[in-house]
Amino acid sequence: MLEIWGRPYSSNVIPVIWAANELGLDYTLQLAGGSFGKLDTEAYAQINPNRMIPAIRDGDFALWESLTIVRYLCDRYGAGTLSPSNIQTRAIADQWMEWSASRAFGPVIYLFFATVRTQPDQRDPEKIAKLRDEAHEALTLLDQHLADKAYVCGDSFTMADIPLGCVAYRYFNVEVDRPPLPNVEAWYQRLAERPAYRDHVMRHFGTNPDEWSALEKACASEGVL
Ligand SMILES: N[C@@H](CCC(=O)N[C@@H](CS)C(=O)NCC(=O)O)C(=O)O
Repeated sequence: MLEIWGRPYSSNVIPVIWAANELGLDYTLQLAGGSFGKLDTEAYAQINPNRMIPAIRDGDFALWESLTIVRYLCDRYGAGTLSPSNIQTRAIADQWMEWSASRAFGPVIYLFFATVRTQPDQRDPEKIAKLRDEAHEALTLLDQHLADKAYVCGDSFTMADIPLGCVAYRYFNVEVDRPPLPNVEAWYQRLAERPAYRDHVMRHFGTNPDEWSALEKACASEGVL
C-alpha cells in the first residue's frame, strides 16, 4: 500500500495527493508535519532525512521532494498518460515542472502569505503589488505557451499540469487585482472540471470555517490553509 506522509493542506503536499488521485491510486495518508509531529522520529528520518513533508513509501521504497514524487508516481502508474511516453514530450513536461518550482511557485506562495495568511490590518500594499507583478510576469510566459494548447504538454492533461495547477489555484484566489491572462484562465477552468483537482486542490483555501472538516480545522489552527 502506498503511504503519503504530510498535511493535506500544505503547498508541497497537495501536488502529490492530486497526482495520486488522478492516477486512481489506493494510498494511506499519514498525517505528519506541523502539530501532527512525527518528523523528528527516527522512523521518519528513514523515510525523509530532511525531516520535511511530503514523503512517500511505496512498499519498501521511500522517496522525498514533492515534484520527484509526482514524477515517480506518474512514471510508475501513469506511463503513456500522465507521464508522456515520447521522451521529448516527457522532457517538456519535466521542464515546466522545474519552471513551476523555480519561477512561479515563489511569487505566488509569497503573495498568498502576504494576503490570505496576513491579517488585513497588517497587510503591506506595496509588497502585495510587487509580488502580484512578479507572479503575473512569470505566468505571462505560461500564458504565451498555452496560446495554442489545452494543457501544458498539448492536447492532454499530464504531470506537467500538476505543480502549475496548484500554483494557479492560489494565484486566482488571492484577493488582488489581476491583469488578464486569458490562456492561463481558460486552462485553469479546464482543470476545475477535473474531480481530483476540485477535491484535493480547490477545497483547501479556507473561506468558510463552518464548512470545514475536523481535519481542515486542525490544519487551519496551525496556519497551513
Ligand atoms: N522542496 C521540498 C520542500 C518541502 C517543504 O518545504 N516542506 C514543508 C511543508 S510545505 C515542511 O516540511 N515543513 C515542516 C512542517 O510542515 O512541519 C519539496 O518540494 O518537497
